[in-house]
Amino acid sequence: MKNLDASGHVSGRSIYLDDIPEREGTLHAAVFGSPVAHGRLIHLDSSAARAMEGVVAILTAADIPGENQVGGIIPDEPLLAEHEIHFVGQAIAIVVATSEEHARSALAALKVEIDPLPVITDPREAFALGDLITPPRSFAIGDVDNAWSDCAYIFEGRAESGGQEHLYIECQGAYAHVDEGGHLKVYSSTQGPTAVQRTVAKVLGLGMHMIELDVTRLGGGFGGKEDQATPWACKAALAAWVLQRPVKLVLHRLDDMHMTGKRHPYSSDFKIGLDAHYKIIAYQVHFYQNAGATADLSPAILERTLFHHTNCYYIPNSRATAYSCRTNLPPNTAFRGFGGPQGMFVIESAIAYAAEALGIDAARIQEANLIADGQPFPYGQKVKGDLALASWRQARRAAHIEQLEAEVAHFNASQSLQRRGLAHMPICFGISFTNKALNQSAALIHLYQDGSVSLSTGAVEMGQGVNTKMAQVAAACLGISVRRVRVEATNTTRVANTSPTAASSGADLNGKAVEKAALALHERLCAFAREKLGQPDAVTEVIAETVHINGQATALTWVNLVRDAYWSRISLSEQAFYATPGIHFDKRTEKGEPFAYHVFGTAIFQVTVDCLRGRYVVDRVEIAHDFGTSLNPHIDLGQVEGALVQGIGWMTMEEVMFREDGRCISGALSTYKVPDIYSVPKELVVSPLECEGPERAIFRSKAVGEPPLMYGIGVYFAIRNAIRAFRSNQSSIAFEAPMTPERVLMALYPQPVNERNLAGVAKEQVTS
Ligand code: MTE
Ligand code: LUZ
Ligand code: MOS
Repeated sequence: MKNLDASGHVSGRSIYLDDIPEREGTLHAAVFGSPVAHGRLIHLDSSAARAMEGVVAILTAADIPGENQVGGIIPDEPLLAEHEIHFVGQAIAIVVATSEEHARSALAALKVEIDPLPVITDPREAFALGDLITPPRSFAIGDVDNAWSDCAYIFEGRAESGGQEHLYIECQGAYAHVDEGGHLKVYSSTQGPTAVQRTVAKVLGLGMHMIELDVTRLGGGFGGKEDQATPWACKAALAAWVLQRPVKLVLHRLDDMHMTGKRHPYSSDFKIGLDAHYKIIAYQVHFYQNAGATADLSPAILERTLFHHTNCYYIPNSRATAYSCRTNLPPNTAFRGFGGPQGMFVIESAIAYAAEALGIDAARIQEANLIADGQPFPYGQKVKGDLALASWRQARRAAHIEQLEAEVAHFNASQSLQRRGLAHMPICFGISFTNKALNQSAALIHLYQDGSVSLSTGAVEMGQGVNTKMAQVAAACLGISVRRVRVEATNTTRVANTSPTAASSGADLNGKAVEKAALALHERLCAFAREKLGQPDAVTEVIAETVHINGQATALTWVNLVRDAYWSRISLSEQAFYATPGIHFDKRTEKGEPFAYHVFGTAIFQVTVDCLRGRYVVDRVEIAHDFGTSLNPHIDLGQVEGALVQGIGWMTMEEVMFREDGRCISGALSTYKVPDIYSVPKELVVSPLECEGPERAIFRSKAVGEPPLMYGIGVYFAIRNAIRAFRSNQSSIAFEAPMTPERVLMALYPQPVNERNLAGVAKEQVTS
């Protein structure tokens, strides 16, 4: 089945926040952010701005009727700065005007006086000063301190991974208006409608029942709208509430890039020990997470880094310690993978470092340590099945790995200015929110008298196709065509207390609730049909919109069944609640079974590096991915492809940069490069693993949103291998991502690049 949104998207008819028709008298807001990264707020002079054409109001913290607080996990984030400034772009005031242009023009007329304080942008510096968001956390298994003596080889190093701009196509935004009785209706481009509802209520000092959130769809979220849609919606709501007028606030792309948080950069120290057979005996790692100025979701992201610090390997003795370090940058936030990719980059770097030092292929170490059925992760949960090894073997078979290795060796021996590199990237990702309470969901189904269906869930559609999957689940459980099902906008009055659509669990959690509600309706209607047909003990089922009795089609159609049920005063509505069974985690011991299941897979990369220019091309990626029994193979393939390319971007070209004074210097599309069609692997083959899928996945179709992002890590190591094939000097290359063309060039020529080096290369090219 194709994505329900496909034709709307390609024809431009899909409605996003900024397309909602404006109500009469709508005002427009723009946000004034701090020009400095750290300091004491002395004075804001808004007199000139107030006098400007079209300006209706300038709101500050003093205008907030409730709490000036939007922190999600820790209450450490004011909606509008009051006394202190902690990052460039931190919101100080909201300008409300009759048009967007007027609001934006007035920003330039605001004058702010700030007493500057020292700026910290480096997480290790923050750590040295003891400035942590939360106390450090450690996950440990075995006895790492005593295990080093059993190791034949021990290697220590450092790995750095960078930030990543979400670059959702639709920027952050919200639209709010006050209804009858002071009820506020808020449209927001958010992954978490309930989080917005709760926070708007807090900021305005109202009950949550006075706030209605409505979300039709997002033009992408990627985690950037899990928590960080909230402050913008609160600003629009505050302005609408204070002025009693509809207010719209949609960020300009440049403001979005400068003012919102990104993926967390990490700086990490690793120590890895292997025995003579390349079994990893011991692993120790310290993660320094660059959290930015406030907590946001950093503690939860730090936790997932710990969960995934051994990737898909069984390591009997390991200890990982993680520090969430406060810096003067915009608060970093959720981004597809949620700290998992950062943890997995470090173990892969440690393995690559060991392999390079031992003069062997990293794949030998990777393969020797893949986690097997029944083995535990450091947090105690045991693996079910041998999917790590199965995906490893399937990807190698599909890639014809031996032939490929020979071809690459031949290419590298015969070329002067190009080198090819290969790398394997096996992945493992745990499915469930690591915060157990969030693993709950609900669905509401109304059947109308004509047999058509209104379906509401807490899931937010952001391009990942969750609405299509929900419609499929409802239609399958009711035995009817998916064309009868309308998936409603996500609205807090239809489905309340929703978890954000995140952690790749949107389809599982909401799908399970849909399944429960739809099966209850199906059973109720079948009972009515049995009675009506005088077959009280028969097996009854709706198949293809026809009532079947003991497997035989009857003359009773779905449409007639529903109509007759209505006239017999049978309820045609059902609400259902779901909470993932069996999961638990004890934070005191850091042990438990936090995940409903794990997703596995392996990618094999081939890249070609241009050793004169430092440029590279991803020639080919072969992936064996664990979909379970895919509910929608087209959508799921799209998720794998999109996540892979997003992961490649993070590892290669996307470079978030801040000056020492905390100012973002990669805040535009001219200074921040994201993957385009040319960055997509020239050849990309995704083959599904033969695997039924676990019961806790909806229809045994495994969650697919985030796991494949981590395949992208493989490109880093493939490029690295190509560089190493070119260099005569085999001193180690720093483990620093992204591997931009500049970094490639520096690594290709370990001595400073000078004319003589380049002249030598050019001559070699001429003679060959
Ligand atoms: N795909 C698209 N097209 N747009 C998105 O914003 N977000 C990703 C992933 N795939 C995203 C996407 C992230 S971060 C998550 S957590 C999941 O989708 C969320 O949706 P799901 O739980 O329904 O898979
Ligand atoms: N969000 C969250 C997430 O709150 N908890 C999680 O475990 C998680 N995992 C992935 C992405 N978002
Ligand atoms: Mo995704 S990072 O869980 O929104």
